[in-house]
Amino acid sequence: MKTIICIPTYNEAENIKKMLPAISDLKLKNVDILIIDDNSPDGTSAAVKRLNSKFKIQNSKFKIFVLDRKKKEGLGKAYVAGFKWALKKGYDRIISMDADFSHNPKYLPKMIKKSKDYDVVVGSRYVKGGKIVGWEWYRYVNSYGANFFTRLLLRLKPKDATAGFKCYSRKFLKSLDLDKIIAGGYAFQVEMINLAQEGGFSITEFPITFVDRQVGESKISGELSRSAKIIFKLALRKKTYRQFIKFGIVGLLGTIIDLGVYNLLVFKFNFNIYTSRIISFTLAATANYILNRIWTFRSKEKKIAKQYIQFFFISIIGLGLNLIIMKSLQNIVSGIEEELLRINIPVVIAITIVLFWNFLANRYWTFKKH
Ligand SMILES: Nc1nc2c(ncn2[C@@H]2O[C@H](COP(=O)(O)OP(=O)(O)O)[C@@H](O)[C@H]2O)c(=O)[nH]1
Ligand SMILES: [Mg+2]
Repeated sequence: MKTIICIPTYNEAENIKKMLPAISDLKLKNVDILIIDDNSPDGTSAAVKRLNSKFKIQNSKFKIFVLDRKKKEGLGKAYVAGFKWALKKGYDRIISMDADFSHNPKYLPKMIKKSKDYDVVVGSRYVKGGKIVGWEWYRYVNSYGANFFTRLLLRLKPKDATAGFKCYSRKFLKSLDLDKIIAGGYAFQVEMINLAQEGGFSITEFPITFVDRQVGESKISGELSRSAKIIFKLALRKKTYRQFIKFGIVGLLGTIIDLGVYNLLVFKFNFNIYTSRIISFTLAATANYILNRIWTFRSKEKKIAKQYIQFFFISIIGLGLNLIIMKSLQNIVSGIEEELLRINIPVVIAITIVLFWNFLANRYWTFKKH
Protein backbone atom coordinates (compact mmCIF):
# COMPACT_ATOMS: atom_id res chain seq x y z
CA MET A 1 0.00 0.00 0.00
CA LYS A 2 1.50 3.27 -1.16
CA THR A 3 0.44 6.52 0.47
CA ILE A 4 0.89 10.10 -0.68
CA ILE A 5 0.46 13.19 1.46
CA CYS A 6 -0.83 16.06 -0.66
CA ILE A 7 -0.04 19.50 0.72
CA PRO A 8 -1.27 22.57 -1.18
CA THR A 9 0.84 25.63 -0.57
CA TYR A 10 0.60 29.32 -1.17
CA ASN A 11 3.33 31.34 0.51
CA GLU A 12 4.26 28.64 2.98
CA ALA A 13 8.07 28.61 2.55
CA GLU A 14 8.76 29.00 6.28
CA ASN A 15 6.21 26.38 7.28
CA ILE A 16 7.16 23.83 4.67
CA LYS A 17 10.84 24.00 5.65
CA LYS A 18 9.79 22.71 9.06
CA MET A 19 6.99 20.45 7.90
CA LEU A 20 9.05 18.22 5.62
CA PRO A 21 11.63 17.32 8.30
CA ALA A 22 8.78 16.81 10.80
CA ILE A 23 7.18 14.24 8.50
CA SER A 24 10.53 12.69 7.74
CA ASP A 25 11.18 12.20 11.46
CA LEU A 26 8.09 10.00 11.68
CA LYS A 27 9.91 7.40 9.55
CA LEU A 28 6.71 6.31 7.84
CA LYS A 29 7.02 3.44 5.40
CA ASN A 30 5.73 3.67 1.83
CA VAL A 31 4.71 7.28 2.26
CA ASP A 32 5.60 10.04 -0.22
CA ILE A 33 4.77 13.73 -0.27
CA LEU A 34 3.35 15.93 -2.99
CA ILE A 35 3.55 19.69 -2.64
CA ILE A 36 1.04 21.46 -4.88
CA ASP A 37 2.27 25.01 -5.20
CA ASP A 38 0.48 27.83 -7.00
CA ASN A 39 3.63 29.73 -7.92
CA SER A 40 3.99 31.26 -4.44
CA PRO A 41 5.79 34.62 -4.57
CA ASP A 42 7.75 33.67 -1.43
CA GLY A 43 9.52 30.86 -3.27
CA THR A 44 7.86 27.92 -1.52
CA SER A 45 8.46 25.63 -4.48
CA ALA A 46 12.17 26.44 -4.69
CA ALA A 47 12.52 25.93 -0.94
CA VAL A 48 11.00 22.46 -1.24
CA LYS A 49 13.31 21.52 -4.08
CA ARG A 50 16.37 22.65 -2.11
CA LEU A 51 15.29 20.59 0.85
CA ASN A 52 14.55 17.66 -1.39
CA SER A 53 18.14 17.39 -2.58
CA LYS A 54 19.26 17.50 1.05
CA PHE A 55 16.89 14.68 1.94
CA LYS A 56 18.15 12.66 -1.01
CA ILE A 57 21.70 12.98 0.29
CA GLN A 58 20.54 11.75 3.69
CA ASN A 59 18.95 8.85 1.85
CA SER A 60 15.58 9.53 3.30
CA LYS A 61 12.93 6.86 2.90
CA PHE A 62 10.32 9.07 1.31
CA LYS A 63 10.19 10.95 -1.93
CA ILE A 64 9.08 14.55 -2.23
CA PHE A 65 7.40 15.69 -5.41
CA VAL A 66 6.42 19.20 -6.39
CA LEU A 67 3.54 20.02 -8.67
CA ASP A 68 4.14 23.54 -9.90
CA ARG A 69 1.05 25.39 -11.02
CA LYS A 70 1.07 28.67 -12.86
CA LYS A 71 -1.11 30.80 -10.65
CA LYS A 72 -3.24 30.87 -7.50
CA GLU A 73 -6.50 29.18 -8.37
CA GLY A 74 -7.78 28.15 -4.96
CA LEU A 75 -7.48 25.22 -2.62
CA GLY A 76 -9.98 22.99 -4.44
CA LYS A 77 -8.34 23.35 -7.82
CA ALA A 78 -4.93 22.62 -6.29
CA TYR A 79 -6.23 19.42 -4.69
CA VAL A 80 -7.93 18.25 -7.87
CA ALA A 81 -4.64 18.63 -9.74
CA GLY A 82 -2.81 16.82 -6.94
CA PHE A 83 -5.31 13.97 -6.72
CA LYS A 84 -5.20 13.40 -10.47
CA TRP A 85 -1.43 13.24 -10.29
CA ALA A 86 -1.56 10.80 -7.37
CA LEU A 87 -4.03 8.49 -9.10
CA LYS A 88 -1.92 8.45 -12.22
CA LYS A 89 1.12 7.47 -10.18
CA GLY A 90 -0.78 4.58 -8.63
CA TYR A 91 -1.04 5.61 -4.97
CA ASP A 92 -3.51 3.61 -2.88
CA ARG A 93 -4.16 6.21 -0.21
CA ILE A 94 -4.22 9.93 -0.68
CA ILE A 95 -3.98 12.29 2.29
CA SER A 96 -4.92 15.97 2.24
CA MET A 97 -3.16 18.20 4.73
CA ASP A 98 -2.35 21.88 5.37
CA ALA A 99 1.21 23.15 5.32
CA ASP A 100 0.87 25.42 8.34
CA PHE A 101 0.97 22.85 11.19
CA SER A 102 -2.73 23.27 11.93
CA HIS A 103 -2.79 19.61 11.02
CA ASN A 104 -0.14 18.13 13.26
CA PRO A 105 1.87 15.46 11.42
CA LYS A 106 1.92 13.40 14.61
CA TYR A 107 -1.58 12.18 13.65
CA LEU A 108 -0.38 10.68 10.37
CA PRO A 109 0.40 7.17 11.68
CA LYS A 110 -3.04 6.91 13.26
CA MET A 111 -4.72 8.20 10.13
CA ILE A 112 -2.87 5.76 7.89
CA LYS A 113 -3.69 2.88 10.21
CA LYS A 114 -7.40 3.72 10.18
CA SER A 115 -7.42 4.07 6.41
CA LYS A 116 -7.03 0.30 6.11
CA ASP A 117 -10.67 -0.09 7.12
CA TYR A 118 -12.29 3.07 5.77
CA ASP A 119 -12.53 4.88 2.45
CA VAL A 120 -12.41 8.26 4.14
CA VAL A 121 -10.66 9.03 7.43
CA VAL A 122 -11.32 12.48 8.87
CA GLY A 123 -9.10 14.23 11.39
CA SER A 124 -11.97 15.87 13.22
CA ARG A 125 -12.18 18.99 15.38
CA TYR A 126 -15.78 18.46 16.32
CA VAL A 127 -15.90 14.93 17.70
CA LYS A 128 -15.41 14.22 21.40
CA GLY A 129 -11.77 14.86 22.20
CA GLY A 130 -11.26 17.18 19.23
CA LYS A 131 -10.15 20.77 19.85
CA ILE A 132 -9.32 24.07 18.23
CA VAL A 133 -6.51 26.07 19.78
CA GLY A 134 -5.48 29.65 19.07
CA TRP A 135 -8.41 30.95 17.07
CA GLU A 136 -10.01 34.28 17.91
CA TRP A 137 -13.60 33.80 19.04
CA TYR A 138 -15.05 35.14 15.77
CA ARG A 139 -13.04 32.70 13.69
CA TYR A 140 -14.30 29.89 15.91
CA VAL A 141 -17.93 31.02 15.69
CA ASN A 142 -17.51 31.34 11.94
CA SER A 143 -16.17 27.84 11.51
CA TYR A 144 -18.60 26.27 13.96
CA GLY A 145 -21.57 28.01 12.32
CA ALA A 146 -20.44 27.12 8.81
CA ASN A 147 -20.01 23.50 9.86
CA PHE A 148 -23.42 23.43 11.56
CA PHE A 149 -25.34 24.82 8.59
CA THR A 150 -23.41 22.75 6.10
CA ARG A 151 -24.25 19.57 7.98
CA LEU A 152 -27.88 20.58 8.36
CA LEU A 153 -28.34 21.55 4.72
CA LEU A 154 -26.51 18.61 3.19
CA ARG A 155 -27.50 16.23 5.97
CA LEU A 156 -23.92 15.15 6.46
CA LYS A 157 -23.22 12.60 9.13
CA PRO A 158 -19.57 13.41 9.93
CA LYS A 159 -19.32 15.91 12.78
CA ASP A 160 -16.59 17.90 11.05
CA ALA A 161 -17.90 18.53 7.55
CA THR A 162 -15.37 21.23 6.72
CA ALA A 163 -12.29 19.31 7.87
CA GLY A 164 -9.23 19.50 5.65
CA PHE A 165 -7.14 16.76 7.22
CA LYS A 166 -8.36 13.61 5.53
CA CYS A 167 -7.26 10.35 4.00
CA TYR A 168 -9.04 9.00 0.91
CA SER A 169 -8.90 5.54 -0.59
CA ARG A 170 -7.93 5.13 -4.22
CA LYS A 171 -11.25 3.34 -4.75
CA PHE A 172 -13.20 6.41 -3.67
CA LEU A 173 -11.17 8.94 -5.68
CA LYS A 174 -11.30 6.67 -8.74
CA SER A 175 -15.09 6.62 -8.50
CA LEU A 176 -15.24 10.40 -8.95
CA ASP A 177 -15.13 12.54 -12.02
CA LEU A 178 -12.67 15.04 -10.57
CA ASP A 179 -13.34 17.48 -13.42
CA LYS A 180 -16.94 17.76 -12.26
CA ILE A 181 -16.02 19.07 -8.80
CA ILE A 182 -17.63 22.51 -8.61
CA ALA A 183 -15.79 23.96 -5.60
CA GLY A 184 -12.57 25.70 -6.56
CA GLY A 185 -11.89 26.97 -3.05
CA TYR A 186 -12.40 25.85 0.54
CA ALA A 187 -15.83 24.31 -0.09
CA PHE A 188 -13.88 21.55 -1.82
CA GLN A 189 -13.60 19.80 1.54
CA VAL A 190 -17.37 19.81 1.98
CA GLU A 191 -17.98 18.65 -1.58
CA MET A 192 -15.63 15.71 -1.08
CA ILE A 193 -17.26 14.48 2.12
CA ASN A 194 -20.68 14.97 0.51
CA LEU A 195 -19.60 12.85 -2.46
CA ALA A 196 -18.26 10.15 -0.15
CA GLN A 197 -21.51 9.99 1.80
CA GLU A 198 -23.69 10.03 -1.33
CA GLY A 199 -21.59 7.28 -2.85
CA GLY A 200 -22.05 5.14 0.24
CA PHE A 201 -18.33 5.00 1.04
CA SER A 202 -17.26 4.21 4.59
CA ILE A 203 -16.27 7.27 6.62
CA THR A 204 -14.71 7.51 10.08
CA GLU A 205 -13.57 10.38 12.25
CA PHE A 206 -10.94 10.60 14.94
CA PRO A 207 -10.29 13.60 17.20
CA ILE A 208 -7.48 16.04 16.48
CA THR A 209 -6.33 19.23 18.14
CA PHE A 210 -6.29 21.87 15.42
CA VAL A 211 -3.80 24.62 16.19
CA ASP A 212 -3.89 27.98 14.44
CA ARG A 213 -0.90 28.76 12.28
CA GLN A 214 2.11 30.37 13.99
CA VAL A 215 3.77 31.55 10.77
CA GLY A 216 2.41 33.05 7.56
CA GLU A 217 -1.05 34.24 6.67
CA SER A 218 -4.41 32.54 6.31
CA LYS A 219 -5.95 32.58 2.85
CA ILE A 220 -9.50 32.24 4.10
CA SER A 221 -10.65 35.82 3.40
CA GLY A 222 -13.45 35.97 0.87
CA GLU A 223 -14.01 32.24 1.07
CA LEU A 224 -17.12 32.36 3.25
CA SER A 225 -19.59 33.73 0.69
CA ARG A 226 -17.93 31.76 -2.10
CA SER A 227 -18.29 28.56 -0.12
CA ALA A 228 -21.88 29.32 0.91
CA LYS A 229 -22.85 29.54 -2.76
CA ILE A 230 -21.28 26.16 -3.48
CA ILE A 231 -23.04 24.58 -0.51
CA PHE A 232 -26.44 25.84 -1.71
CA LYS A 233 -25.66 24.48 -5.15
CA LEU A 234 -24.81 21.10 -3.69
CA ALA A 235 -28.01 21.15 -1.63
CA LEU A 236 -30.10 21.89 -4.71
CA ARG A 237 -28.69 18.78 -6.33
CA LYS A 238 -30.17 16.64 -3.57
CA LYS A 239 -33.29 14.90 -4.74
CA THR A 240 -35.38 15.71 -1.67
CA TYR A 241 -34.73 19.45 -2.00
CA ARG A 242 -35.54 19.43 -5.69
CA GLN A 243 -38.73 17.53 -4.94
CA PHE A 244 -39.61 19.99 -2.19
CA ILE A 245 -39.23 22.96 -4.53
CA LYS A 246 -41.31 21.25 -7.22
CA PHE A 247 -43.91 20.36 -4.61
CA GLY A 248 -44.06 24.01 -3.54
CA ILE A 249 -44.52 25.17 -7.15
CA VAL A 250 -47.29 22.62 -7.69
CA GLY A 251 -48.89 23.77 -4.43
CA LEU A 252 -48.85 27.38 -5.63
CA LEU A 253 -50.45 26.34 -8.89
CA GLY A 254 -53.08 24.43 -6.93
CA THR A 255 -53.88 27.51 -4.88
CA ILE A 256 -54.35 29.53 -8.06
CA ILE A 257 -56.69 26.87 -9.49
CA ASP A 258 -58.58 26.70 -6.19
CA LEU A 259 -59.12 30.47 -6.04
CA GLY A 260 -59.83 30.82 -9.77
CA VAL A 261 -62.46 28.10 -9.91
CA TYR A 262 -64.00 29.29 -6.63
CA ASN A 263 -64.43 32.82 -7.97
CA LEU A 264 -65.73 31.60 -11.29
CA LEU A 265 -68.40 29.44 -9.65
CA VAL A 266 -69.48 32.09 -7.19
CA PHE A 267 -69.60 35.07 -9.55
CA LYS A 268 -70.40 33.52 -12.94
CA PHE A 269 -72.57 30.58 -11.95
CA ASN A 270 -74.05 31.87 -8.70
CA PHE A 271 -73.15 28.71 -6.77
CA ASN A 272 -73.18 29.08 -3.00
CA ILE A 273 -69.75 29.53 -1.48
CA TYR A 274 -69.55 26.11 0.20
CA THR A 275 -70.46 24.12 -2.89
CA SER A 276 -68.07 26.29 -4.90
CA ARG A 277 -65.26 25.67 -2.47
CA ILE A 278 -65.81 21.91 -2.40
CA ILE A 279 -65.63 21.79 -6.19
CA SER A 280 -62.64 24.15 -6.49
CA PHE A 281 -60.72 22.32 -3.76
CA THR A 282 -61.38 18.95 -5.38
CA LEU A 283 -60.26 20.18 -8.77
CA ALA A 284 -57.12 21.79 -7.37
CA ALA A 285 -56.23 18.68 -5.36
CA THR A 286 -56.75 16.50 -8.44
CA ALA A 287 -54.54 18.71 -10.59
CA ASN A 288 -51.90 18.69 -7.85
CA TYR A 289 -52.06 14.94 -7.55
CA ILE A 290 -51.43 14.51 -11.28
CA LEU A 291 -48.59 17.04 -11.38
CA ASN A 292 -46.91 15.63 -8.28
CA ARG A 293 -47.21 12.10 -9.57
CA ILE A 294 -45.77 12.89 -12.98
CA TRP A 295 -43.39 15.77 -12.27
CA THR A 296 -42.42 16.01 -8.59
CA PHE A 297 -42.08 12.35 -7.64
CA ARG A 298 -42.07 10.65 -11.06
CA SER A 299 -44.13 7.81 -9.63
CA LYS A 300 -44.68 4.58 -11.56
CA GLU A 301 -47.07 3.09 -8.99
CA LYS A 302 -49.89 1.13 -10.66
CA LYS A 303 -52.54 1.58 -7.96
CA ILE A 304 -53.50 5.06 -9.05
CA ALA A 305 -56.89 5.17 -7.32
CA LYS A 306 -55.36 4.28 -3.97
CA GLN A 307 -52.63 6.85 -4.44
CA TYR A 308 -55.15 9.52 -5.40
CA ILE A 309 -57.24 8.83 -2.30
CA GLN A 310 -54.14 9.00 -0.11
CA PHE A 311 -53.16 12.31 -1.67
CA PHE A 312 -56.65 13.69 -1.21
CA PHE A 313 -56.80 12.50 2.37
CA ILE A 314 -53.50 14.25 3.18
CA SER A 315 -54.72 17.44 1.48
CA ILE A 316 -57.87 17.47 3.61
CA ILE A 317 -55.89 16.96 6.79
CA GLY A 318 -53.67 19.79 5.57
CA LEU A 319 -56.70 22.01 5.19
CA GLY A 320 -57.87 21.16 8.71
CA LEU A 321 -54.38 21.77 10.04
CA ASN A 322 -54.42 25.15 8.33
CA LEU A 323 -57.50 26.22 10.25
CA ILE A 324 -56.30 24.79 13.57
CA ILE A 325 -52.95 26.61 13.30
CA MET A 326 -54.63 29.88 12.35
CA LYS A 327 -57.05 29.60 15.23
CA SER A 328 -54.38 28.77 17.78
CA LEU A 329 -52.27 31.73 16.64
CA GLN A 330 -55.07 34.23 17.10
CA ASN A 331 -54.29 34.95 20.77
CA ILE A 332 -50.60 35.38 20.07
CA VAL A 333 -51.03 37.87 17.23
CA SER A 334 -53.92 39.79 18.79
CA GLY A 335 -51.42 42.20 20.36
CA ILE A 336 -49.99 43.26 16.99
CA GLU A 337 -51.24 46.75 16.13
CA GLU A 338 -50.60 46.72 12.39
CA GLU A 339 -53.67 45.08 10.86
CA LEU A 340 -52.00 43.82 7.70
CA LEU A 341 -49.51 41.85 9.79
CA ARG A 342 -52.10 40.65 12.30
CA ILE A 343 -54.22 39.16 9.54
CA ASN A 344 -51.41 37.72 7.43
CA ILE A 345 -48.84 36.36 9.89
CA PRO A 346 -51.05 33.42 10.97
CA VAL A 347 -51.75 32.57 7.32
CA VAL A 348 -48.09 32.58 6.34
CA ILE A 349 -47.15 30.40 9.33
CA ALA A 350 -50.03 28.03 8.66
CA ILE A 351 -49.20 27.71 4.96
CA THR A 352 -45.54 27.05 5.73
CA ILE A 353 -46.23 24.36 8.31
CA VAL A 354 -48.86 22.69 6.13
CA LEU A 355 -46.51 22.76 3.13
CA PHE A 356 -43.99 20.76 5.16
CA TRP A 357 -46.65 18.38 6.44
CA ASN A 358 -48.11 17.80 2.97
CA PHE A 359 -44.70 17.31 1.45
CA LEU A 360 -43.41 14.86 4.05
CA ALA A 361 -46.66 12.88 4.21
CA ASN A 362 -46.78 12.53 0.44
CA ARG A 363 -43.10 11.84 0.02
CA TYR A 364 -42.99 9.13 2.66
CA TRP A 365 -46.50 7.69 2.29
CA THR A 366 -48.39 8.43 -0.94
CA PHE A 367 -45.38 8.40 -3.23
CA LYS A 368 -43.18 6.11 -1.18
CA LYS A 369 -40.89 4.06 -3.40
CA HIS A 370 -41.03 0.34 -2.74
N1 LIG B 1 -1.88 25.69 -3.89
C1 LIG B 1 -2.72 26.43 -3.15
N2 LIG B 1 -2.74 26.28 -1.81
C2 LIG B 1 -3.61 27.02 -1.10
C3 LIG B 1 -4.49 27.97 -1.68
N3 LIG B 1 -5.22 28.54 -0.70
C4 LIG B 1 -4.82 27.99 0.47
N4 LIG B 1 -3.83 27.08 0.23
C5 LIG B 1 -3.14 26.21 1.21
O1 LIG B 1 -4.13 25.47 1.88
C6 LIG B 1 -3.76 25.29 3.25
C7 LIG B 1 -4.84 25.87 4.15
O2 LIG B 1 -4.90 27.26 3.99
P1 LIG B 1 -4.91 28.28 5.21
O3 LIG B 1 -4.69 29.64 4.67
O4 LIG B 1 -4.00 27.81 6.28
O5 LIG B 1 -6.39 28.17 5.66
P2 LIG B 1 -6.95 28.28 7.14
O6 LIG B 1 -6.17 27.33 7.98
O7 LIG B 1 -8.38 27.92 7.00
O8 LIG B 1 -6.73 29.71 7.54
C8 LIG B 1 -2.41 25.94 3.42
O9 LIG B 1 -1.42 24.98 3.26
C9 LIG B 1 -2.40 26.95 2.28
O10 LIG B 1 -1.09 27.28 1.87
C10 LIG B 1 -4.43 28.13 -3.11
O11 LIG B 1 -5.15 28.91 -3.71
N5 LIG B 1 -3.54 27.32 -3.79
MG1 LIG C 1 -4.33 27.12 8.17
